[in-house]
Amino acid sequence: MPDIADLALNNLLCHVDQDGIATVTLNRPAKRNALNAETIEELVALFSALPSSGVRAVVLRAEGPHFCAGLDLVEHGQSERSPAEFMRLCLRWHEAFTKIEYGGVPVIAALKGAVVGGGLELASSVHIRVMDETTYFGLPEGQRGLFTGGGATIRVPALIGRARMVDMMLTGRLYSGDEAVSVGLAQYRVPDSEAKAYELARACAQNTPLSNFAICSAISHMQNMSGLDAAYAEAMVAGIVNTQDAAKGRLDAFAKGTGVKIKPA
Ligand code: 1HE
Repeated sequence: MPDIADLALNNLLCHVDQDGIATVTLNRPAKRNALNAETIEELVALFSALPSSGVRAVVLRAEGPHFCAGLDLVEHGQSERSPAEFMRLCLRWHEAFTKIEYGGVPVIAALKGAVVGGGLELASSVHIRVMDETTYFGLPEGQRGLFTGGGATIRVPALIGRARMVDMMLTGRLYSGDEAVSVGLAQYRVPDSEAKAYELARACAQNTPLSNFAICSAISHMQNMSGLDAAYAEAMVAGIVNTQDAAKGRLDAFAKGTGVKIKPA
């Protein structure tokens, strides 16, 4: 597994601070961070390397006023891809977004401007979405003569339900503001989505890495299982996580009355 510092990244930036909080930046602002094939390969490489690098949480942010304009429509239009070529490309999108969702490290997206098409597919693969006042969500595939290919048919209905997704794709409906939060596209709406994303990343980083690994992989895996199998898998994961040495100090502190109390601030 290559070191993060050794990765050749043209469209992404990655910086890890002294607390193990990584900042991953979509860095094609002149193209509104549209996802070309190269960016997808960079996401695969980066999110393959991050979980084993000791990183405690990731903030996914973007340069420029828009988070991500989705599939690079110009590259796609000019490449004249065959069905098989585009299918293979979509499988690379899935690889990238699966690495994010199942990687075991909390990923928090700081959203702004357009989060559309493949941009929403990317955003829906992270664990926490934070939007600001400029953020809007759309699936303009229907308007473009396209269809989703980066996992939206699985992840977007899980967030907002099938009917809303179908409406977005058929009619071009955009969601923004409070409505976007209430339907489930974002969990937080704040004036500064980056500041909030870092605050949340630091909160996640206080958890034991093994708890975060389970939260950021097991829950997604369990959604793919039958109820019976998920219950069995949950018991097995809890068997490992809930007996970890790293939790002992926290349990002792609670028993002595010095542990954190779970109350509203
Ligand atoms: C792009 C892309 C792109 C911008 N691919 N180059 N996604 C969409 O349908 C959204 C397409 N983009 C837009 O609707 C608008 O660009 C935005 C609303 C996001 C931003 O508007 P604006 O006025 O700030 O920027 P712009 O002038 O439209 O674009 C600036 C440049 O970015 C321009 O390039 P330039 O070389 O002429 O300066 C644009 O061509 C470029 N650009 N968006 C390529 N998407 C796995 S299947 C997934 C299927 C989908 O994702 S469908 C949804 C596609």
